[in-house]
Amino acid sequence: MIEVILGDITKITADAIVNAANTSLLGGGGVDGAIHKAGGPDILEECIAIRNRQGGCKVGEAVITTGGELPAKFVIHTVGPVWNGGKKNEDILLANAYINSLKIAADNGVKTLAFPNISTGVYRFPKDRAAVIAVHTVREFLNEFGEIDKVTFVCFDTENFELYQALLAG
Ligand code: AR6
Repeated sequence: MIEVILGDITKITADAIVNAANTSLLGGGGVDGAIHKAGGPDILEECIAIRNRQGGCKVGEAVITTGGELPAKFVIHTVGPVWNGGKKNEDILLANAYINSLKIAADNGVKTLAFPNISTGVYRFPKDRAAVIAVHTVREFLNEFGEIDKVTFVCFDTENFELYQALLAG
């Protein structure tokens, strides 16, 4: 099933929450900053280990760490694209960020997963266009594979919340 809520993803109890990270995996502002702040230093330590092993995380890919002190067991760090007008493969890269997060979740036995609205903050992806991609991609994955029981879209602003409510109702 898919649901949408308005709230702070760091407060969500789920097997995993997704972080809208950057390619360095070293943290930043927005939801990334909030997750590292609430989750404590173990998350960054694992991110640094991953970075030392594979040199960070490419746009559209995903890696997994502990949830540290968060209510969630794992954090899946993915990197959405920076919006550059729409002709730089942004739609596919955003869909890949969702797909690869879902895949790494399923590979780690995650049954309940929460997503923020990836790329719609600092990275400036148009919210309506990002919401269509997010809902479509998650729906397809759940229909096709079925390993994950519940995906929650956690919106931080009412504009995104209303967009997702409308898309999920349709
Ligand atoms: N819970 C849920 N959603 C949140 C929270 C929160 N606590 N805080 C912000 N959001 P952004 P991006 C929403 O900018 O656009 C970072 O510096 C926010 O309102 O966090 O993918 C990274 O290190 C927006 O809808 O991520 C990267 O450098 C959504 O989360 C860069 O920003 C995403 O906004 C990534 O940019």
